[in-house]
Amino acid sequence: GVSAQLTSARLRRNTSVGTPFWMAPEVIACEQQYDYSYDARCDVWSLVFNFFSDFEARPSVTHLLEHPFIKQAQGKDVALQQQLAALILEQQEAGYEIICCSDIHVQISVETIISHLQKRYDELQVYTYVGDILIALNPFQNLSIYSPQFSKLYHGMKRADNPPHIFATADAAYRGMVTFCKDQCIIISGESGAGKTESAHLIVQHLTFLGKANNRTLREKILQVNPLVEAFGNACTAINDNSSRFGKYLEMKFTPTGAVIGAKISEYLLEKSRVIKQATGEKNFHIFYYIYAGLYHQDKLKTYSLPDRTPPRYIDSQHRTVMQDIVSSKLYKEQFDAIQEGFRNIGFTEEEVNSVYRILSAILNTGNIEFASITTQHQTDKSEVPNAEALETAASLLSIGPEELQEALTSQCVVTRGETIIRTNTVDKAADVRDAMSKALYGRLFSWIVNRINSLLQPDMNICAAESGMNVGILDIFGFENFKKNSFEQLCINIANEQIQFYFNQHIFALEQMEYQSEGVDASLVEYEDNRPILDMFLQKPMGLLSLMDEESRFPQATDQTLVDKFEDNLRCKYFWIPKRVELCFGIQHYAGKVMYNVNGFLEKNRDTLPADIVVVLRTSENKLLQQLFSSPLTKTGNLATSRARVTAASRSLPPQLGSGRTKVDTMEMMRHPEETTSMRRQTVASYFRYSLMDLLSKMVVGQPHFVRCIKPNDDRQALRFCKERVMVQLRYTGILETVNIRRQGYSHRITFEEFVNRYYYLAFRAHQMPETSRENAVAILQRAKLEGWVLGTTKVFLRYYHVEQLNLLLREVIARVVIMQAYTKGWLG
Ligand code: AD9
Ligand code: MG
Repeated sequence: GVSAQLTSARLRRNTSVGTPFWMAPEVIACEQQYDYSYDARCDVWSLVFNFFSDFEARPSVTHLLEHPFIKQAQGKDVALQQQLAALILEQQEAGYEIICCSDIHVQISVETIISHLQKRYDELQVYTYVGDILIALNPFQNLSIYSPQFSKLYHGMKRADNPPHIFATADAAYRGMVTFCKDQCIIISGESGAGKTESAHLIVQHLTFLGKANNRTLREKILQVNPLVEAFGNACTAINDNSSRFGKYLEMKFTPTGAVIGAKISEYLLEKSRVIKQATGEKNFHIFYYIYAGLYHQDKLKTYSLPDRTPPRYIDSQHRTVMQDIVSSKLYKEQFDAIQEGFRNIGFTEEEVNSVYRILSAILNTGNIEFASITTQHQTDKSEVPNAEALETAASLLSIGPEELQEALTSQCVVTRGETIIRTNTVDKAADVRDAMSKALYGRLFSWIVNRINSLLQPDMNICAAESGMNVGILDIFGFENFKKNSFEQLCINIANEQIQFYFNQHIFALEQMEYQSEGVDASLVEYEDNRPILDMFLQKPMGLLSLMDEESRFPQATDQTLVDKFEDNLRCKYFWIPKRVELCFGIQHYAGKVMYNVNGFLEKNRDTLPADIVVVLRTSENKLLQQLFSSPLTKTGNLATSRARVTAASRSLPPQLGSGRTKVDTMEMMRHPEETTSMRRQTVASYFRYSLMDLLSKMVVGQPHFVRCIKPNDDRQALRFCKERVMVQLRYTGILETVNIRRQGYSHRITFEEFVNRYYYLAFRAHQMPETSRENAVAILQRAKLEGWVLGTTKVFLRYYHVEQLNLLLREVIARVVIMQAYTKGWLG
């Protein structure tokens, strides 16, 4: 009967010691209490969760010794490791279930993390926790772990109950919101193509499942928001076929009881320049191709006057595509159908959708307008439109007069000293105006669609007053980019990523620091790669890179060369340099790597000027949507107007997790350069960019954050290919390793006096003594264990990882005796 009893005892392995050991249920009961749930923020229990499933067959001792977990164990003492391995086998044979508790992080090294990630990846286990952070490796293939069954599996479970999963993160956010009545935000980061957007979809999927919209249509609407917006804001790049070209913050709104009632998207920095030009091998926004395939199928290319002989210049500037390939693409057609369905479901009217298609077609036709120079007796820099077809079609689609359009493109009104004079445009200038118009049309159309979605998905006030609702925000921005040639767009994208990284650091490390401080313990030990200096270099006023660029943009005579000179003269920072033999370039050492930027066109892109003449003529349109797009001058999106108030409010109220009253890190610190919010004049892309970054952060800081770190296992988008070096680099720069190391270098364990005494009192007291859980008794235990170098905070003992290893070793010896005692008293051992 002995073994039967033992089997049912279901012993549990405790990894706290760095060596697994087993305890009888009685002890487990206490142990669970000490499973100091994620105080050990770096616990990586999941890595060893299925310890034995790491082996194909029943392992031998030699096998076990190869296991990274064992290799790290017992202070790397091989003899001890052999004993340990033998013990493990023995226990397993006895039928003990191997369950892992927290805290194994004390032995984690880069190699262990990488090799575990690799091993898991090979088995298609793409998710792993490192502390609170979810690491998501891009599988580059469809996995069958996202069905509603899986949503059910993860619903309301403790994190340790199931293998790591993106649903668990969504679930935790949802539970945090409902339990603590606090807004939550899930911050997804990672480089381009790492899987952020897919992750965001999956989170929305699980949240709609949890939010049990009793009204099915609302759920469907919410699920269609992302694909709809992404058709307009995503495009094929050299790195990712579905690359986000804008930042997106999707807030899902819930009632206090957790029923989903609506959603709201904020969009940031759409890469408008893509409308008029794409780098080699890249494409325009998806929607342009979708409408071709979809409308061709409905035989409506003519209805919308889409050029049907050759692909318009904007979607095929290098004449590499044939029309037939676009219109006959099955994928594009399916996507078009989905978009139409999405529009309809969410509640766009047919008229609105028609207007959207007309404007898209107008943009493509506009792109086909060409100019030729004409020379008259008086003027030489004059341009005309030799072939009126594209112009007329564009004008007709926009419901404006073709003459007026031509006027606005080829000339400009200038008011000097009260006198209005007409200046003619050169061919190049006219082409610039044309492209500026296309960009403005697309940018405003995009914002309009987003705002329209927001108004259609606004919570119904009858169900829930807006104030009492809560939300989970999901941030999915464009990832860090480093192409062969990088321009202004990459600069903006990468600065945004720097800012997100900064926010992450603040959370993970600054909070750590705060705990030290609040306990009165010297905090100098916490070290991490602080990207603040580089962020300052970009955002500082008046000498930061963006300010310098704005200043230069104001000089009409400025050139790309003068801009580089200005940077060179003013930027003194080791993260910035001008390479010797490369023209018009500068280099930046970003947190995620070195990027070389080519300033060609920087100033023009930054100015992003839209001549008043164009606005005037577009306002004459009879198309209602167009009138709307150009009615108010340059207010981007409705939500920006309110955000200044929000930023101020955010700075007043500390985010919940910082709000303990004794914190020193200011919210405003989290959002570098908050003064930006005061300049709402949208003069340049850079200043608008700065402004919207702050707007975004102001939204994020009020929520309890959850981090998802997407990792790209290889650059070839291949399933099951794990490139160690690439993963290593990403783990490094995202600070994942630091989050692990931070607790190893510093006082990795902070245990309240109470917990500490309860946990270790065996070491200094007799089992039946039940000592008072006081500071004095904690000290008594530490002294009895002959440890040195620990620190006492005001409420906690601060220990280094090896202290804990030592304590647990001692405890193991003591408990081994206790367990045997218990076994005897229970008669297990005869
Ligand atoms: V970018 O910064 O917007 O350029 P993302 O958003 O990080 O980038 P995305 O989510 O678009 O990357 O993922 C790129 C591709 O990886 C997807 O198109 C999928 O083909 C693939 N992917 C990513 N995650 C998953 C997944 N969980 N399951 C299957 C995935 N495929
Ligand atoms: Mg994306």
